[in-house]
Amino acid sequence: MKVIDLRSDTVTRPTPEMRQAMAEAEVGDDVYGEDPTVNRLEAKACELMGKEAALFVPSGSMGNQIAIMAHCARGEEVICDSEAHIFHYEMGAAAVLAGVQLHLVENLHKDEGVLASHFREQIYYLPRTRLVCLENTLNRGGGSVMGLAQMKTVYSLAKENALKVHLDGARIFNAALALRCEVKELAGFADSVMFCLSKGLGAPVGSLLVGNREFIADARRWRKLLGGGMRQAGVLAAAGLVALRNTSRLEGDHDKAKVLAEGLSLLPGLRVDTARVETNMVLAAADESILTKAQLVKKLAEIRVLAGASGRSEVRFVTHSDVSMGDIKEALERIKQVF
Ligand code: TLP
Repeated sequence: MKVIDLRSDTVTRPTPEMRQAMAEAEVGDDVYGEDPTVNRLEAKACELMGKEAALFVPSGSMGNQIAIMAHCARGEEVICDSEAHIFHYEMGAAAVLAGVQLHLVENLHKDEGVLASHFREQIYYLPRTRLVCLENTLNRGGGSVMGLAQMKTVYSLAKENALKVHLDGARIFNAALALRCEVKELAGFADSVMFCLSKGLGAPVGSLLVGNREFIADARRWRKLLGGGMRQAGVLAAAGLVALRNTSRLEGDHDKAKVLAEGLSLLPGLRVDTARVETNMVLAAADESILTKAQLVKKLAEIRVLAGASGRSEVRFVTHSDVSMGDIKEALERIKQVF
């Protein structure tokens, strides 16, 4: 029985076109700034995001951490959503590496007024807040989208309070498709943006950090400090350039997620809120007294449908280009046998 892997869109393998571009990539030493393919990828990132400068980094986590290090000094504070990736899945790196404190705000992504109540008075013995970190789409929100109006509100409030804004845009192309806008419009409400090539876009490795020239010059130093200075990285950047050629095909992943969510919602014993499916993720939960999350993941693995324990009470399914609509229907058929 074929494995249908819905644990994450990170499992996507490079396409034949990417492999060819990788084999043929023109390369140089990127620590000297001499890799022409990396330079082309960074220029493309600037153009797409409407920013002055860009930096190719090995992973999304490193991109986020470099942004925090470049924006903040030790002991400063970063406001983020209580469901943020930087809080849940980056192993405390903001504290370990940047030496900052995360200040969690519930529903930062949806509640217009909530940010204002978290600003601190400027008294010397209080932590100094420096940065607001947004995430669009919000991973633990089940790939939920933060609207342009809400991004604008947060950005304006941050600016009124002299704060910087960083956007964890690991899946910014999914967000822009769902909002029917350009990624540039979303990036316009942030001083820096990290986005990933290695998720739904299908490249094997790599993320980009964009911002103004001064910020990226600083970020380049932090990347080297973290051991993220890569040499002939053009072989990776080449795949990234192919990935960025056609980002609108992510729409197909959103369609697959909708079909999966609707199918799952019809099964007795599974709870799925189909209205919450905005991009390529579906969260589903069984009645915990009958089947725990871990048991559900195990049961699915037995029928060779791989899902992930999302870190919340639900199981997470992520659609991507390596599963077809046919695979989704097949997965639903198999799951039906179990429920
Ligand atoms: N997310 C992974 C896991 O870490 C949960 C996944 O499978 O979804 N920001 C966001 C919003 C992310 O979802 C991820 C990866 C990252 C940053 C980190 O990217 P990488 O894995 O390249 O360090």
